[in-house]
Amino acid sequence: MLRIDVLTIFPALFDAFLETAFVGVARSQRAAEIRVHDLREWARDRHRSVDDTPYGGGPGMVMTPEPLGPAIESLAGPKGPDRAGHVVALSPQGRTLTQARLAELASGPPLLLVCGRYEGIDQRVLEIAVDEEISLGDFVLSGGELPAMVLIEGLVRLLPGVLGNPESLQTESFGGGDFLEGPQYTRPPVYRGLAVPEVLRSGHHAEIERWRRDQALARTCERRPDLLDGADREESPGSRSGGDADSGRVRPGGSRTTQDNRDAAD
Ligand code: 9D3
Repeated sequence: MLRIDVLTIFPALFDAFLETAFVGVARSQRAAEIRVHDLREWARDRHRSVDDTPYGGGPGMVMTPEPLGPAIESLAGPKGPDRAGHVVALSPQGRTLTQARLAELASGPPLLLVCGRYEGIDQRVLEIAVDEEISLGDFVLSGGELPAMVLIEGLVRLLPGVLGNPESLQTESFGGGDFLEGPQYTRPPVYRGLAVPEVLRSGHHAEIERWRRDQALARTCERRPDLLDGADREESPGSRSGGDADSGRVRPGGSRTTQDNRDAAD
């Protein structure tokens, strides 16, 4: 069971998300326990403020150490070796989320997700109370709430025992996933004049495998040549992707060996 706490000034944003679809199922099956907390409950002044103007000037506001620090510590304990959970701040300054990091977090300690708003969080809170900052990528949002939901959805679908989630997903090796998936089709066989590729309706399983592999490779060359370069650009130079077996990418040829693929291609 994965326990996730969320700290936010917009708890209502999470209502439908937590009730619906996969996350709702995971919660009702007790694979995940998710609780959302309103940061303003820790605010002590009359206006229940959570932000203040930035030192040094500049636009916007910054989330203040009070009430954020005490809120984090009351939910996760003081930072350090005795802390039972792991505190993640969703922040544009964080390392970019990867499938490999998702897999680690899904099997790790309870999580507290801190959703930043305004221009960001006072640096001293990040140092004193937060364990890790995670970003979704190089684009600008208005806060950490949607990123927190993205993180939760990515985690919950990895939890073993959730309906429709094969146990194998957890035990799969995380070495592969170097290619995008190719195109997929369902009925009807002809839609607005566009036919499903004949090979997919042929029943020739070896040919279908080969076609899918070729499509996956061609699409990867075209759209994500970085995946073929070898180095994973989201990580430090020279480091290899730690895990992507479930990242929506496929190894062309599925689970077969390299030798099988060579045989089939010849
Ligand atoms: C105009 C604001 N900024 C100057 C360029 C800095 C800024 C502050 C706060 C940009 C974004 C935000 C709010 N974003 C998040 O809290 C956030 C986020 C994101 O914006 N992009 C990708 N991942 C994340 S995780 C949290």
